[in-house]
Amino acid sequence: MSQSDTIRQVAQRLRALTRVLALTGAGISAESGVPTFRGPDGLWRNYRATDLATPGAFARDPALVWEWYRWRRSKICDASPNPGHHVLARFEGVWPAFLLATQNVDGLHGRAGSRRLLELHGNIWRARCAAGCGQTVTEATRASRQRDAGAPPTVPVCACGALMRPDIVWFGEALDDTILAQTLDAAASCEALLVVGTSSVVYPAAALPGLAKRHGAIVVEINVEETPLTGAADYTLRGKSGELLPALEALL
Ligand code: BV8
Ligand code: ZN
Repeated sequence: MSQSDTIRQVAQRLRALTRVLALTGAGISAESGVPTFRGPDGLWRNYRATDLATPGAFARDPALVWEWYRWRRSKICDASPNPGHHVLARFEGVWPAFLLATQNVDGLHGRAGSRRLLELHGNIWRARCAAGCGQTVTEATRASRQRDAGAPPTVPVCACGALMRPDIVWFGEALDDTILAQTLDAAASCEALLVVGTSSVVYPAAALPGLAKRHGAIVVEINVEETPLTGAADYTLRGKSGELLPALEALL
């Protein structure tokens, strides 16, 4: 079957549904110029994300971890949502129970207008007290983001005296209980799961397609390459999400 026939078939099956869940990863932001995690541009000074995005790295060298996050912030502070982000925001008007769960921390789905949105791994523009006093700081405006992205890699300090840390879920850390419960509930009750731009290797997000399938949902993967999910997906659309999501939306 040709890709265009597959897109037509997927659109036909999705059209009649009520509950649709989308799961996105770094690939949906690639066309906005945001480096993916495991792609060729995923390196920083020969460190991998899994070296630095951990509580241990922050405990050992908080300034280095902040320097990495400020480098990433500098890479994305001028990025804009691409057509793929905008289509997913408009999907909230297509299905009464559409929900978007993203692994991304870049905030681009929110900027594209997605409101029914769960940020599974936090948000790079927010910092929180590492001691858990509840203090958070958000770099909300473009100006504050540009200022922060160029700031020296000092470690911000909380009003309570503890260090501030990026409000991000690191490897080895549990996801927020409420967000995880809402996501698992949506995966177990959706009629279709769209998996867009993720290498499907990070858990618990990578377990969502199996959960959805076990509860009878169809799984559609959109990716430029094969992933561990491809064999289990009901439909695979091979290509860029910024092109395939608009093509799918046009047929709904
Ligand atoms: C947890 C925030 C338990 C950081 C992220 C050993 C020790 C400790 C833990 C583990 C372990 N082994 C396994 C684990 C579990 C671990 C895990 O899964 N590790 C993996 C590496 C094996 N998971 C965890 O640690 C999670 N927590 O398990 O807690 C627990 C329970 C109770 C109490 C205590 C603990 C936490 C996981 C969250 C980690 N944080 N991000 C930061 O950003 O700084 S994950 C990180 O990877 C990002 O969020 C990213 O989104 C995510 C997944 O990566 P992808 O989004 O898929 O990006 P990637 O580059 O890999 O792929 C991009 C894809 O897009 C590719 O397929 C590419 O082909 C495609 N693409 C590219 N361009 C396009 C495109 N597709 C379409 N269009 C395009 N244009
Ligand atoms: Zn504090």
